[in-house]
Amino acid sequence: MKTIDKSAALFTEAANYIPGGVNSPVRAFKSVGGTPIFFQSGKGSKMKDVDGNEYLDYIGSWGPHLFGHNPRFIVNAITRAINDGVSFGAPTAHEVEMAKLVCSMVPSVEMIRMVNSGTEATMSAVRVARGFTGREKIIKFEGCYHGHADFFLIKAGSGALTFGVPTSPGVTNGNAADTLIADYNNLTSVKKIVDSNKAEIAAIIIEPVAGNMGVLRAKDEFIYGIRKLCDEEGIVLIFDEVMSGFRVAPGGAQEVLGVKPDLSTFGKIIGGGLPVGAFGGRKDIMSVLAPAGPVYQAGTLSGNPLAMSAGLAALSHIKSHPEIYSQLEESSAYLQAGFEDNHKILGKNYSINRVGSMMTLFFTESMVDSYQTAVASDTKLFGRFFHEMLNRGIYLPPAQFEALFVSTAHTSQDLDYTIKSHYESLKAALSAHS
Ligand code: KE4
Repeated sequence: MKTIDKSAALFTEAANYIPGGVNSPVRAFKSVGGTPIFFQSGKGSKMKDVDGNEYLDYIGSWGPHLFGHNPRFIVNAITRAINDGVSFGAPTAHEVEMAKLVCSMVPSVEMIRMVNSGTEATMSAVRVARGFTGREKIIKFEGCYHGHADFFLIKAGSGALTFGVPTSPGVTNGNAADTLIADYNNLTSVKKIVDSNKAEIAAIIIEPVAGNMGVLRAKDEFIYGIRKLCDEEGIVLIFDEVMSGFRVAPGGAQEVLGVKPDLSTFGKIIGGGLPVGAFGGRKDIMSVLAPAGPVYQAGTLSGNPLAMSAGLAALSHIKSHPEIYSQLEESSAYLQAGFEDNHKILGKNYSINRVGSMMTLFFTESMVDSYQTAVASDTKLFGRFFHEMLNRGIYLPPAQFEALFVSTAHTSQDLDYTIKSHYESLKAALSAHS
C-alpha cells in the first residue's frame, strides 16, 4: 500500500482555499472515492507524487501529452521562448506559423483563431455559427462534453456526467432553451429536432470521436447523415476535436471518419501541454469574426509566444513524424488485447472502446455505442478497479466516463506491467465486489 500522507495533507489544506480542493472537479476522485494524488513531476510515461511514489500515467494531463511528459523538443522550444518574452499582447510571427501549420494539417480549416482553452474554442465556434447564420438554437448530444460554457452544460459528459449533474445549476432557462439535445449515434433523433425547428438551428456540435461518456466512435451512417442534413438545412457542423484532434490521426477524427465539418475546435495537444485552444474552419464563416467582421471574441493571452512555441513544437513533430500514429496504434492495440485476454481468463466480457490511442474500459458486458449503453456501466466496480490499479502504480482517469491515453513514451515494459496489473486489479476488484 502506497503512503500518500503528503497528498492527504495538501488536499485537506487545499479544501480551505479552493472549492473541493481542486481546480477542476474531475481531479477530486469524487466518483472513485479516496484522496486525490498530488503530483510533483513527470517524465516520459511516468509521474512522481509528493510522497515519492511513481506511477505509469495514462491520463497525460487529460490528453495533451501525446509524447509523454516533458519531451526534450517541447522543453527546448519553451526555454527558447521564455528568454525572448512570454507574452506581448501584440501579434507575433509564431501565431502566423501556428495558423499556417494547423491549416496545412487539417484540410477543413482555412482560417483559425487561437484561444486559451477548449471551452473558449467551443463557445466561440458556436457564437460564430450563430453570427454567420443569424439563427439561435444549437443541437448537442447527451453525454458529449464541450467545456463549461453555460449553453453546453445541459446533459453534458465528463465531470458533469461523473458527478450526476449533467445539467448544471446556474445555467439559465433562457440559455438552456436554445440548446436542443439529441442522442449520439441516433440520426432519427437529430432529424426530429431539425424538422421541428426549421430554419432555427445555427449549429450542430459533436465530438466525432466522443471521449466524455467514455470513448465512443460516431457510426458512419450517423455522421454522414448529419453532414448531409447540415448541407440541406444550412446548419453549421462543428466537430469538437479538443480531445480527438491530432490524437487519433494527424488530421483528427475528421480524417478517420472522412467527413469535413464547417468548423472544428481544438485544445490539449495543440498547446503541447500549455493552455491553448483554437477554433477554425471555412473562410466564409470565420470571416464574420472581429475585427474582420462583427462577431466579437477576444483574449489577453490568446496566441501568446510561450504557448505558441510549445504548440508549434508539438504539431511540427507530428507533421515530421507521421509514423508515430502507427506506433501509437500498435501500443494501444497491444494494451487492448492484453486487457481482453485478462477478461477471458476471468470469465468476463467487459466492453473496451478504442480509437487510436484513446480508450475506455467499460464495466458493462453490452456493446457501448450510445450514451444509454455507456451509463449502464458498473461505476462502483470501476472505482474498486481504479484503486487497485493505483496501488500498483497505474494512474488511470479517476472516472468511468473518461478516456485513457497511450503516449509515444509508453514502453513495451510499461504496457506489459499495465496488463499484468490489470489482471490482478480486476481479479481483486471482482472478489471484493461479489
Ligand atoms: P477545456 O476548457 O477543459 O480546455 O476543454 C473543454 C473540452 C472541450 N471539448 C472536449 C471534447 C473536451 O474533452 C474538453 C475537456 N476534456 C476534459 C476531460 N474529459 C478536461 C478535463 C477536466 O475537465 O479537468
